[in-house]
Amino acid sequence: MTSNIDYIDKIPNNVDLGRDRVLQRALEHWQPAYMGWWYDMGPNESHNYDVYLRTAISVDAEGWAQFDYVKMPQYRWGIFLVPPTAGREVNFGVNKGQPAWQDVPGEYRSMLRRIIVTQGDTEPASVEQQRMLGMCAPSMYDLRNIYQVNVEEGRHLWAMVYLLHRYFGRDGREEAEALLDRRSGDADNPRILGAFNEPTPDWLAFYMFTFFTDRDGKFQLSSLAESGFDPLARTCRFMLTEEAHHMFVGETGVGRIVERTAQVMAEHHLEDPGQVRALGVIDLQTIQRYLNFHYSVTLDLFGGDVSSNAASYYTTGLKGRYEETKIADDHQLTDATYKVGTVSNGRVIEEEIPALNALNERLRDDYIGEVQAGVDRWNKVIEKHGVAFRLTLPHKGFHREIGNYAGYHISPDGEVMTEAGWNARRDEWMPSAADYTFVQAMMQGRVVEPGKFANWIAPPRRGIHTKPIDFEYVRFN
Ligand code: BYC
Repeated sequence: MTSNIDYIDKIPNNVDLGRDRVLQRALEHWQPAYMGWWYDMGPNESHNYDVYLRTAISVDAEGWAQFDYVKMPQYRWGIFLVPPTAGREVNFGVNKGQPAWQDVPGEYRSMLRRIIVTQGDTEPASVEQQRMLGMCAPSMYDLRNIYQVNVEEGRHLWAMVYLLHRYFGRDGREEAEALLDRRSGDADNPRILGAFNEPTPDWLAFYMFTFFTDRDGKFQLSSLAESGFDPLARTCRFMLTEEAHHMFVGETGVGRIVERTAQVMAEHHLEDPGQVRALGVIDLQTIQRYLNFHYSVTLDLFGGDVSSNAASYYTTGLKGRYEETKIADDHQLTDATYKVGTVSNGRVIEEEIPALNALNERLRDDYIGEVQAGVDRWNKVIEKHGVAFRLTLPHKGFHREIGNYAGYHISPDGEVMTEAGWNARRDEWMPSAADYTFVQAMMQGRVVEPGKFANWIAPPRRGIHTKPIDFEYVRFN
C-alpha cells in the first residue's frame, strides 16, 4: 500500500489527491493500465530517451511548468484545475443564474459523461495516430516537440479520467478503462470521432493535424470551459494552456515547410510541381491537398450543422459557446436564429434556423475565422519569396461526412457535383496514394544531429524555452 500512496504523492496535482481515498483507489487501478497503454501505443522506441520536456507543476500563470530532461514513461502526468471563481454561476441556458454545479446534476449525468468521454477519447487517439512519426523526424527540435505534444495529450486523458473517477462512480471507472481499450483506426473498436481514426502517416500530416485538429480541441475545450459543471470548466481552462503550444507546433511546422519550398522555388525560378519535387521539397500543390483533407475532416468534428444534441448541451448549461460570457445577448437563445448552409436543388444555399440548434455550426464558424488567419500567415511567407501561389481553404461543404453536406459531392469552390464528376477530380483536391508515397519517401529516416534539419523544412526562428536551436533536445542513450 505504501508504494501506492507514494505514487499518488508523485502525481503533481492541486485537487488534494492524497486525501481522497476513493479516488486514490480508482487511479491506482487505472494507472498501471495507462502505463501499459503508453508502452504499447506511445511513441515508438522512445521509452529510454531523455527528452527535454515541459511538465505542468502548478496553475500559476507565471511558472506553471518546469523544463528538464525526462524519460517519457516517467513523465509526471499531473491533475490540475484552475482555481475556483468565488460565486461562479451557470452562465447560459435554462439554469442560468444558479450557482455553478460542484457535483454532477443527476438529471444531466449521462449527457455530461458522454461529453467527457468524447473529449477524453480524442487524447489517446492522437498519440496512437502519431506513434511512428519519431522514426522519421526532420530534426531533434521537431522530435522533442512531437514528444511534448504526446505527453500532454496523455495528461489531457488523465484530466478527463480524473473527472470520470471523481464524479461518476462505477460507470466512470468503466468508461476510463474503455478509453484505454479503443484504438485509433481499429475496425472493431475504433475511436469515437472520425478524424481520430485517420492515419497521420508523415510529418506534413502531423503539422496539419496539430494546426487544424488541435485547434478543434481549443474551440471544444473553450466551450467546455464555459460549462456550468465547474470541475469540467476548470479542468478545460487549464488544458487550454498546453493546447497553445500544440497549435504553435502545427502552424510553424506547416509554415516552415511552406517557407523551404518557396525558397527553393524562388532560388531556382521554378513553378512546376514535378521540378519542385525533384529538388527534394514538397510542392505547394501537395501542401494544398493535405490542407483540404485535414480541414474537411476537422470541420466534421464539430458535429451536425443542425444538432439537437448541441441544443440540449447548451440549454442544460453543460457546454457553452466560444467565449460565452463575452457575448452580449440573453444567453438562452430563445428567439435568435443562425444561418447554416445546405444543399437544395443542386446548389448550396443558406437557411436561417433557430440558433439553439445551430450551435455546432456557430462554433465551426468561429474556428474557421481563426484558421483563415493562420492560412493568411502562410501565404505571407510565400509572397515574401515572390512566388505567385496562394493556399486557400476549400468550401465548407467540400469532402464532408457529417452534417448537411454529407452525401453530396462538393468541389473546393462550392459547386455541387455528381459523384462521378467529383471522383474524376479527386486527386487534384485530396492527397493521392502517389502523394503519400512521395512525401513518405522524402521522410525516410530521421535527422538527429543537433541543429541539423531535413532538406524539406526550414529551421525554426528560435529554440524551446530559451535554449538554442542546436540544443540536444533528445538524448538517445
Ligand atoms: N465523427 O448532434 P450531432 C481535441 C455523431 S479535439 C463521428 O451532429 P453532436 C484534440 C454524434 O456523436 C476536440 N461521429 O453531434 C485534438 C452523434 O451520435 P449519436 C474533442 C460523429 O453530439 C487533437 C451523431 O453523430 N472534443 O480535443 O452535437 C489532439 C449526431 O451528432 C461526429 C469534443 O469533441 C464525427 N466527427 O456533436 C487531441 C468535445 N460528429 O448520438 C485532442 C465533446 C458527430 O447519433 N464532444 N458524430 O450516437 C461534443 O461536444 C460533441 O460530441 C461533438 C458532436 C461536437 C463532437
